[in-house]
Amino acid sequence: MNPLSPIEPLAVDRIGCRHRTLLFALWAVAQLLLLLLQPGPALAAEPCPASMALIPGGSYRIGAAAQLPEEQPGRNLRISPFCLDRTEVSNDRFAAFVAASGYITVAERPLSAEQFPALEASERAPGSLVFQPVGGSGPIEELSWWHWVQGADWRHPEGPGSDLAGRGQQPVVQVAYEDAEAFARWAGQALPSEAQWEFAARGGLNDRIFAWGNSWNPHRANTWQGPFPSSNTAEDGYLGSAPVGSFPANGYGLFDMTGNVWEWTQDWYAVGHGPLADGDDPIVSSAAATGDPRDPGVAKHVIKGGSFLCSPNYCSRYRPAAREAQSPDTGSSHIGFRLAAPIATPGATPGAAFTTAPPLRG
Ligand SMILES: [Ca+2]
Repeated sequence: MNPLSPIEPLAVDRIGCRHRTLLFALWAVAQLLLLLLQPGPALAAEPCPASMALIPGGSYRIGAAAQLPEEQPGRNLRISPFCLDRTEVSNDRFAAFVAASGYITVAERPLSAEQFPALEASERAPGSLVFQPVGGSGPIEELSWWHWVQGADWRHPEGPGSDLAGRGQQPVVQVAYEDAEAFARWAGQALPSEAQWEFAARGGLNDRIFAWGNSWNPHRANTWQGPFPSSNTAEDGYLGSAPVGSFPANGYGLFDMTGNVWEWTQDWYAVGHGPLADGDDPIVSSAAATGDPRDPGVAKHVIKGGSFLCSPNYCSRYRPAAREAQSPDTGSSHIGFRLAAPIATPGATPGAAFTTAPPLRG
């Protein structure tokens, strides 16, 4: 063929066809890249609010075989993924709730004459339980360090002489169970179950004594150093509660799951974990057949995590498996809470899957 002659029509078609094939291939590659770069439906929304950590869920054994009787025996169960506050609810956060709702906590209300008919009106003035160290070298009566103090409430954690100045980031205390529940309803979230709480506290280390391993370390959490209840050396830097998040997070990015303040859970308290055995997201939601043998006839909720008052020589209940019982109507200077929420489905607002109730007034 003469190289100067016009290109044959057939050859033009072949070249055009090659161009079209090349363009189609480039278009297909571009589409594929766009598809790969698109987030999948499961990642379309953040699964948890920024203030919460995603707890991945899984199987684990709640409780402990070789610790305190109420933790035994361990039971296998399964937890679905959920969201949990990274920190305990702070005074500032609780103050925002009170300002928005006008809520009055249990400790700010007078005791009812029906419930306490033997008390004079003056003795039924609002108050709550406050820890006070016990000194001296003599024998110390059990629980003698707790005192009913009129005027103690969340704004005055140790009584009328105390306030929240400089304590906005410390965990709110002096909140009864119904106060924590009211806050949760206002926030459209919920208190965690005991099984959720313990799974989260373990931070992925399901067979360890502490949230970080098997060796006690007083610098990993706000607890009590020295012989409780008479001497606290505050080796960890804090005599009382610490601002939330002052100590290292656990494996799930949660702070203060060990020590600082105890935390309310939804479960009613019974010795052992029988009702939870082999369950999926189990919870003891009925007070029937529950109770605290040390205080017969009183249904109580489970609290978890221990507090700044827990010491190796006394309760050591700062382990994930440890638990305690608390009357729903009683706050104290070392009990607070944090909230849980379901993971968000695509398109939903993280942490807002519960129905928000109208603001409550105590
Ligand atoms: Ca401390």
